[in-house]
Amino acid sequence: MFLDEVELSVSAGRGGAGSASMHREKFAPRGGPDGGDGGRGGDVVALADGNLSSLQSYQVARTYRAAAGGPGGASNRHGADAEARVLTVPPGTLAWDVASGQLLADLDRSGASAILARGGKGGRGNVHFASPTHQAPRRRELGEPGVSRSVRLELRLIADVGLVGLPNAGKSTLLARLTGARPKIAAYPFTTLSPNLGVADLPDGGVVTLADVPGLIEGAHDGAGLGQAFLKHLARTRVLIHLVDATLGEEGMVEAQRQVATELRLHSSDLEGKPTLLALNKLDLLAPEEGARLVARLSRLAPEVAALGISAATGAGCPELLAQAEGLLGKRPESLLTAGDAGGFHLYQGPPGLSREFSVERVGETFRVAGESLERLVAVTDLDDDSSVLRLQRQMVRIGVEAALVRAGAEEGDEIQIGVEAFTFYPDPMPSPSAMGNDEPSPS
Ligand SMILES: Nc1nc2c(ncn2[C@@H]2O[C@H](COP(=O)(O)OP(=O)(O)OP(=O)(O)O)[C@@H](O)[C@H]2O)c(=O)[nH]1
Ligand SMILES: [Mg+2]
Repeated sequence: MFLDEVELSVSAGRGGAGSASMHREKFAPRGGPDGGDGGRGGDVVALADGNLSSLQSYQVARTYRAAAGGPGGASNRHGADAEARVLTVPPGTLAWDVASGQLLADLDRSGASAILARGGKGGRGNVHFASPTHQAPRRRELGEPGVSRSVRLELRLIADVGLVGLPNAGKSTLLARLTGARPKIAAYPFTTLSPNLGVADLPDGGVVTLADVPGLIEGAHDGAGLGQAFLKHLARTRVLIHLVDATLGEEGMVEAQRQVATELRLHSSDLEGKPTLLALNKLDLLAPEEGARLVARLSRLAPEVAALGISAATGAGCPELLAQAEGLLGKRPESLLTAGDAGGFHLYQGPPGLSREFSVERVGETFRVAGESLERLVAVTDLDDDSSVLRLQRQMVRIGVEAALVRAGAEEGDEIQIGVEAFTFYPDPMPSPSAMGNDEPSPS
């Protein structure tokens, strides 16, 4: 089975916790804080590898996690940054964020890479929190959680030339003739069940990649046969070679050409407008004059495209066909991303920015506070440390969470849920947010 679409759950590593260590030495029993920062959590990264041609390796395991960052240590020791978890994919793979439907990455050439889920920052150690008035802080941060998301990987093959035609037209035979590929060839329709790629050498030393996709039938654009699933692979080719079987006879040939042209047009406008060559195949089975007559008839059918006669079996006309296809090749196939081409690869949208917004919702006896920035702040706070909790509470007062809770009807003793943590509500006795010191780092 050719796997060209798969949904994975990816979780980047959490950042390592900062350390709350106090410096100790023989003659300096009450040294200052020396707890180092935690290391970065590992990213989950997709990397396009030209040796792969399907998403087969993701058939079984569907969950991928990167390791957590190491904890900070005494003597200002920085925790180890975790390594990225690298998922190799074939070039042409698109990565979509399932929840938002947003395109995250277009890994459109070998070596392209993109972060699918970013690892959490390491927490800061207590060395950062010493101040003239507070020389022995126990305060440290926990590491930030890594991003977790569902990602849909979708392969859309990228090739210079796509071979299209009805089943049995000789597409696989032509691929084998022009390239080193050895696809299955047989005298019945629907021999090819998954796309094949091959690389053809040009006389000038260049190469052209070709994709042989399963035969199209009427209604393919609507899902008939294997149509829909494979038409999309043609979208990212630059030129199409439309193969027609000459042994169908004049009427059969005309009908075949019309059917395939219709399917391409109905599938999408970018296929309809693609530079195309018509190739009448199997001319070795016809008398030369008959072949010439049919080629002339074919070119009258579609005057805007060039028509050639070939025999994929004997190779006659094949180098000329390839040369003409090369002449039509323009630039690279278009990326699905419009912005952010960073040279090596098409860059994706990063994880959505943190927002200071939050919402409060009453769920039974509990008040649920949701907000990405706030949830992160809670996640990095060491809730076992009273002064850290106090700071958290003050920040929540400052950004208005407490006021919003009071407005929503929360009273002392009620349960408050923020992210995965639950708290008991004790409104701060301080009268107004403006009376608070504003020395906190921003929560993002
Ligand atoms: N005589 C002759 N036979 C050919 C030629 N090209 C292909 N054939 C034969 O036609 C049959 C179909 O060829 P394939 O290459 O499998 O056709 P296809 O278009 O890939 O077919 P599907 O994969 O089913 O869509 C095979 O028996 C081939 O040997 C040709 O130029 N001359
Ligand atoms: Mg085939």
